[in-house]
Amino acid sequence: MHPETLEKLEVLRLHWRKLQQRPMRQLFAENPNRFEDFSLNIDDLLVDFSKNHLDGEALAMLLDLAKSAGVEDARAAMFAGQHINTSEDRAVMHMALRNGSDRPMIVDGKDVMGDVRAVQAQMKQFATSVRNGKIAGSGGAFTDIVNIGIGGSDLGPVMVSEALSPYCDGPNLHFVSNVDGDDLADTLAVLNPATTLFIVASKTFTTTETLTNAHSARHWLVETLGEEAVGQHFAALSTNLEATSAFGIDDDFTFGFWDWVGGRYSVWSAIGLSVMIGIGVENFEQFLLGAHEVDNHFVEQPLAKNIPVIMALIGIWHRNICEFSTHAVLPYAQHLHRFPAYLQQLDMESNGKSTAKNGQQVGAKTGPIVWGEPGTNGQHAFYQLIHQGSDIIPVDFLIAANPHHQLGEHHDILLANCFAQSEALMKGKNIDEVRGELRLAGMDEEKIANLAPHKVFSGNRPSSTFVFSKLTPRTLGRLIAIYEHKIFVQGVIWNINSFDQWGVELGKSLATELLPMVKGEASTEAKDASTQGLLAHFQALKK
Ligand code: G6Q
Repeated sequence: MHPETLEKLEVLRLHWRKLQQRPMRQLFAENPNRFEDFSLNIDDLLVDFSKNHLDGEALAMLLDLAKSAGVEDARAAMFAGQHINTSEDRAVMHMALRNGSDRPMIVDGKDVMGDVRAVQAQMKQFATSVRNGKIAGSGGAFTDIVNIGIGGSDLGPVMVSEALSPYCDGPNLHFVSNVDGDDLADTLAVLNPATTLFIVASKTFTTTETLTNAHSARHWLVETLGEEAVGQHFAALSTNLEATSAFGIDDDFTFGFWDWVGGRYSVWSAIGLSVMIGIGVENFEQFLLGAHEVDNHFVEQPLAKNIPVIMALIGIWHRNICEFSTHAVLPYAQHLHRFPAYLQQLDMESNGKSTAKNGQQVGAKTGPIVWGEPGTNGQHAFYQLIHQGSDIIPVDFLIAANPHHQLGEHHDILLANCFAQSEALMKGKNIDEVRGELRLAGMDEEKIANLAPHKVFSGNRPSSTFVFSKLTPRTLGRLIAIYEHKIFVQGVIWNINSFDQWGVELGKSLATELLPMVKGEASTEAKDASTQGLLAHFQALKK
């Protein structure tokens, strides 16, 4: 981290010490405009961050920190196609995939929009033809699409297709990611090979899990339909066109993208093909449009009015000043049930790093542990810890004003619960309030003395709330892009490369080394005692 940023963090820590004497209830009482001052919106999408434990002075200092850390220059460098992914020497240009304007997007001296539009046209043609049955399987129109991919080639399409399920009116979508054979076997068990299309999604087309699943799916298909059916029933999404054709996938059924699209940023690219088939071209275009609107907002708005920047700075405040180590994302929207898992990869793979861009240690805490589940389910499970546990967990709540299914009072109850949680976290309930309530209920003083401490809520627990009109394709695009840019801004402040993922490599290479030992074909002697013991126990159990 830059020494100047570290110094600014020190000053912010001093401010936090003073601020802790002023509970959030007091901050609201002191400033009747706190909601207006601490909320921002893009059209109907509002972000209320007033229930975070900071004041105007803290925010001003954080904005100054963002400026001095070079957030504006870094943003300009990313949009200019500079190789900001330094360890892989690549540009980061997923914004080109949703560029709805005439603005050229330059990578290595070339406007990439021509290539982007060409693949999009190919995708649209293919998706439309699959949907209307002009492109069909050997048994007629495709009824089922199986996306085979993992990590960035899976989480985006799965999450988006679940979130937009009310718009899915094409063939049924299935996703197989785990190399655990149960994943593929369970999926194939209900499918008819003659009407199933497999989409093998792999940027590199070398990923063990994906290729293992793809080969087994191919075998399953060939068993009933013969080798000649492969071309008709397999499509590929990849940057490695040599490998896709070696697999037997026709060029017409292969959709390319580029090395400037990171895996976890690739749902906007050909990797989104299964989603496009499911929701149709127009809805997919709306999804891209939403993200494009946020790109414009991110580029055009001053830092103080910039939603991704403000969300990033609140995250820096929580992580580096208040020293909170996790961050919960709690959508009050059942269709967003995979959104926390998606953000887990986006955030933790991007900012889960300790080495700065210059090769030195960052010298401060970086990305938090991101987790979450939909409310209200979480309320009946882990919210106990969020309200009264010894760790403080900043929360993002997400809620739509209008549901897709208007069932009696359901949505009002859902909304009331969401608003209740953020209020309870912020206000808490002190011992005098608890005692007063118990006295009113007629409890005797001895019982009150025993029970009251357990019913105290410390309050001052931070949350931000996103409220939008409806979970449409456009809104989902906006939400994802807000988080993408938030994560980018934090990476700039921590001076890390948010676009590589070297931390996944060691396990991968050890798995390759261990495979012959698991098969019993190689000695385990060189391994540590635990690994040897585990392998021996496994071999003894193996039937
Ligand atoms: C994402 C990562 C990673 C990647 C998978 C799948 O940013 O790079 O999650 O998406 O490892 O890789 P392939 O698409 O190359 O199979």
